Amino acid sequence: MINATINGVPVEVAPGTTILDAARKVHVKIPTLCKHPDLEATGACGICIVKVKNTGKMLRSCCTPIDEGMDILTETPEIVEVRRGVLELTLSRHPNECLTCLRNQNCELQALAADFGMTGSDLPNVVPDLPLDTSTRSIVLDPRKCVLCGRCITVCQQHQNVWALSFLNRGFKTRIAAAGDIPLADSPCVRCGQCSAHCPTGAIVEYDETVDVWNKLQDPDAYCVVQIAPAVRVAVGEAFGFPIGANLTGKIYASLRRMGFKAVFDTNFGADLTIIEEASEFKSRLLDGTGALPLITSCCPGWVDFMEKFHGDMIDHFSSCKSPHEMVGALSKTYYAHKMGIDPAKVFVVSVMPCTAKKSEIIRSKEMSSSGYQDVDVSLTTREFARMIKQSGIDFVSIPEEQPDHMLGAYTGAGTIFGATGGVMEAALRTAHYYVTGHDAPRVDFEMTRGLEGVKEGRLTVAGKEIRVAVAHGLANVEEVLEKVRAAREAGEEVPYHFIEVMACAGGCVGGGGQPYGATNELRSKRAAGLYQEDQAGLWRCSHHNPYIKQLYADFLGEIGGHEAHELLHTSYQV
Ligand code: HC1
Ligand code: SF4
Repeated sequence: MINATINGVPVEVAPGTTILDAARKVHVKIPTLCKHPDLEATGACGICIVKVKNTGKMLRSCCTPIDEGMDILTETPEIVEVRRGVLELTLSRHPNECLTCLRNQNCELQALAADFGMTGSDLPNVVPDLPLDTSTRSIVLDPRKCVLCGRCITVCQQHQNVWALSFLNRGFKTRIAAAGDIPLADSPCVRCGQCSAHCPTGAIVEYDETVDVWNKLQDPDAYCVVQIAPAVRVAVGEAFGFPIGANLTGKIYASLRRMGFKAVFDTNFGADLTIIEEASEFKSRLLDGTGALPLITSCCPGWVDFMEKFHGDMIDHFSSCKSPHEMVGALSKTYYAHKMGIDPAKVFVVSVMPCTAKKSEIIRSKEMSSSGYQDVDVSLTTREFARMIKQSGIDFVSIPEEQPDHMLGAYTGAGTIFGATGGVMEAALRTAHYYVTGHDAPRVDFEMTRGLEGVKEGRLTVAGKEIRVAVAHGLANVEEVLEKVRAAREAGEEVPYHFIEVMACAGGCVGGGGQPYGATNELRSKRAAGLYQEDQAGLWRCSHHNPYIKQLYADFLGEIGGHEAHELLHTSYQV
């Protein structure tokens, strides 16, 4: 162990611990703009500078390991002056637009400026004149607000293996852009939004569509319906001071009704339906050889985009099931509209999702309009939804809980856990077990798929047959799993897995690119725990137990995996 002193307080840490992390251990918070707990330090900003008393050296604490006997000072007037100097330079090329920025009151640069009392500067405000990139309609890049911390690049390249973003130019002209200086929409970007989730400022934000939704809610000709994703319920509370992971489903339903939505559905219902169709697809591929194994999940649009761009040889392995919110969208404009006697042309479907990629998924016009209309009209992120609650004057803390509209809103615990990595697999195994054996597994908790390990593998025996599964989250982790599949295919060997779940974002949707800021593994675990608690406590824990799904097949869809289900609930991919 290493023994040192920070501001006179002794500290003992493992070798290799940075000064920044060692300081946290003795409750000293060293300010930084470029270091994110998820990401390797780059030392780009220089704000985390500290002084080593023994040598008189000033060092960047985020990327310097603490050494034996170091006597470190973190807050001398000299250090504060250096930090103020760095901030002054940063602010001199940053637009003064806090009041009209989506990160207002939630911006790491703004917070530092406030902490350091940055009331003015002798430096001129020279903001580069650069245009916004709104081309993806999922995320918006404003290079003028970039502080060149490099977090978005690190997460895009190292964690997602997408390599869409990079720094262009050098020196004062350095700026963030899609590599090659092309519109982001023409780059390899898969719209996962992890860049925006890791950006400290308003340089990368969600493509805001709240005004479109407010306008529709005022339109007397529109019949607005809404659905919420599994992961939204355990994250939106963070914007209102609730503990991380607090499940606020009932308050969300109540708020949406107050906003004026005529029906409040739940994407968890769609998740149950996805499982019914996908587990049946899995059973047919496994037992009847009707398609390629492993079956690979397709409910994450970031992953679908990634597969289409980089792993086209996997297309036959993809489940043809649409993602749950697309299923609910298609049913809202067919089944629900018909039952309620509403003109489907008037039904306007809003999804509230933890995801920026869903904004692009809904406009895949060829594949996502099986109802005869665009199945989902607008997809909002959790962050946009939190702003809408605030704008509407709803007291979210005290509003009493309500129920969803059950026809497309009742769900099981299997639907809820979709929002965490491994949840889709666990939900699918519960129902696949039933389909293969005719009875439920004695225990429906398949813990092997849970947790934040980048790749999780497991095996179980169902009706005497071994089923091997893999779960990957964070796109860089997918490669290892796919390589195993390719290697076995080329060697003519038995498949290493029968079923693979992939989610683009670390932690799955709980860590989605549209969720409230501050994503760390601790936070992802707490949000996931909120979902697993609901699953444990629920009346139904397997998708095939959902009585409203049974009714949907009986009244409207007919057979599971049948013609009507295929028309409305399944899709295809393009490479
Ligand atoms: Fe997800 Fe899904 S789990 S993709 O991450 O399959 O966004 O939460 O809604 O559609 O159900 C997201 C979450 C979400 C879909 C479901
Ligand atoms: Fe969106 Fe979830 Fe996929 Fe992330 S993991 S891109 S939040 S669907």
